[in-house]
Amino acid sequence: MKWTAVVAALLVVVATVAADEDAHKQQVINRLLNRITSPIPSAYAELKNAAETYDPGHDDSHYTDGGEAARHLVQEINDHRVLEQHHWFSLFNTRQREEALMLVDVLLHAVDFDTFEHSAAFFREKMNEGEFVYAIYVAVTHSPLTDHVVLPPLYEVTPHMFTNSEIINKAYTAKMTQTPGDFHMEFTGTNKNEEQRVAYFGEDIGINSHHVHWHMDFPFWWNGEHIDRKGELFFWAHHQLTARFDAERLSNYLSPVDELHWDRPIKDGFAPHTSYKFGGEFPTRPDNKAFDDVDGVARMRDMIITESRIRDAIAHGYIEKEDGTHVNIDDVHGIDVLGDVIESSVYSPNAAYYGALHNQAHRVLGAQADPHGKFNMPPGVMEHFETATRDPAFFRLHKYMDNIFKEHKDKLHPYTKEELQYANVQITEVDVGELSTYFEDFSVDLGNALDTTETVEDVKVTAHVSRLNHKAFTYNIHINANHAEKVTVRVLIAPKYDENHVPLDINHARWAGIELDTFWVDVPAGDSVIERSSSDSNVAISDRISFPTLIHDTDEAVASGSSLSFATDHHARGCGHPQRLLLPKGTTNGMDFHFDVYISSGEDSVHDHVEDGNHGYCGMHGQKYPDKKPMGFPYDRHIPDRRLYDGLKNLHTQTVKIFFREGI
Ligand SMILES: [Cu+2]
Repeated sequence: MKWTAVVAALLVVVATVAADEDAHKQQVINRLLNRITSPIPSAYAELKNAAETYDPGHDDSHYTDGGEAARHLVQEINDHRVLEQHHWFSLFNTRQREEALMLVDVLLHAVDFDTFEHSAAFFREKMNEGEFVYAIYVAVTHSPLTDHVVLPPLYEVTPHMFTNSEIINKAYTAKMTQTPGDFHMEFTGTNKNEEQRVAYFGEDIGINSHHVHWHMDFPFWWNGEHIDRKGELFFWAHHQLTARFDAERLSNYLSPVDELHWDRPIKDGFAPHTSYKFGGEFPTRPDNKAFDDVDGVARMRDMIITESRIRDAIAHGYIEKEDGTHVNIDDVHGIDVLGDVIESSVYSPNAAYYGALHNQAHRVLGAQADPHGKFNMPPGVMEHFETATRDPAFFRLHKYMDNIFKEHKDKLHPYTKEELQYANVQITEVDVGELSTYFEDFSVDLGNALDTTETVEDVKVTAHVSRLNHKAFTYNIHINANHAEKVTVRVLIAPKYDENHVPLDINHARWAGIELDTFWVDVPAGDSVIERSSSDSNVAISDRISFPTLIHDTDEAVASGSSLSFATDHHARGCGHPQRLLLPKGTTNGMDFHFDVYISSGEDSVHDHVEDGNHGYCGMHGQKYPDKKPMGFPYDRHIPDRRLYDGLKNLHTQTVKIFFREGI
């Protein structure tokens, strides 16, 4: 055998082992998360065995911390200090979060996947299910041991959090009567409520999934390896959600969402029609509810004081640290610091003084139905990242915080012509294909909503729900370059008119801008065309693989020793705007949007090569954010005179129409 053949054969062996290993890991994670409220079934022999016999503290060499985290958690459990099973879990509850993070700590210290697996199986049977699921999602997201594992869609792991109670009840009936069922899920509320017109956006399970995964990728409690531009990403991901929500509102003849005011009633109520698996119904809030102080969380006075301290910092141009020294924020990095401060995250330079405006606001809003705990109500939808966007108050809250961020951005000096122009490239034309949207049905598996025993057969139970999608589209950017070079291309849209059909001035339009894509490409000298498709977008991800498919394909791969068929897709991360919602709905007659393409030097790129993916709103895991410029560039700062932008050869702006097609 020639040496090349030997090497080739070895490579095949290595690849197969890697493939087998990935399939095995995937199978373990699937099984850990499947039927989370039932005990591990005997069919999952290795997990069941580990749950019964593994001793997490027995061997110091299994954990990089010598088993300290594992022993600590075991001690907490033996002391009966941890939250019981069959109880709701909220990340905003301090003690419950601490417990979930104890498990995260154990898993992130595992030296190998066997330890990860056995520890997880052991604690699954002893900890609260909500804490367990959260810990597994976060650990899989951040552990190098589970790099290629695809997390199942959370809406199929804990369907109660995403599905109306009516549907869950029907699912139980289906199982009781052993009759398979597929039920239509309506959006919450009725047409008497004008907010109903945009419920398809706030209640979209893809949006909920993106939002909850964003907060798992960038947890506010994160104290591990430094995450690049985490505070700025907090601003940008939520700013984009806000801008997109407003574009959906305009598509439905509603005015942009108004911000929340602590001293005025919360205009829109919300009836979630959703129940916890354990813990009763999510509380309902009527319209025009005045804010109440929430016992044990915050007084409204505290919220107003926190806000004014942050606004003072913006006006002063610096944050005061705990030791009295100053952190300047009147520069490009200011937004990153402010994001940490407003959320607040562990990165906040002075949480004791600037508080945690965002986190506290979520809790305060979630508890308005029972602010003094008189009725023992469980947390509201605002107290979970996976349910928060359903409540119209979520967008009011984020508009409020977005306006605080804007106050800071508006203080920075406007970009100069020198900063904006890029002499090498002239954009001559951009032709954009048809932009159209439509509603389609989407099916969600409800198997995990139901209890299982080894004696009652499972039946197939699904819900189908209407969701917005768009026709795939492409656009061609015609350019002329003086010399060959790598360039940065930024593509965005913004509504052209307000709800009264008055044209938005450039400063309103720029803040309402929606990032469709940012990418890097090598261009030759002379004339050329950059072709780009909606599916290439670096802000969006395709649909999650459904949990039953994930289980089926993984089990097949494990049984046959083959690699996972979905491993090459971009599915490993759950963070990313749903590709389906890349475009706002638009209107039947076509809604006008600015469609802007801005090209600058490739030197804006941090990395030599960036794979297409979801970095726009979610960064690159474990790496630096790929774009050196501020998020939102070149429209993130005040524009004193629009002629500055009109004269740029490297910026092309035109009007396009987005059509909503009914009945496709
Ligand atoms: Cu959020």
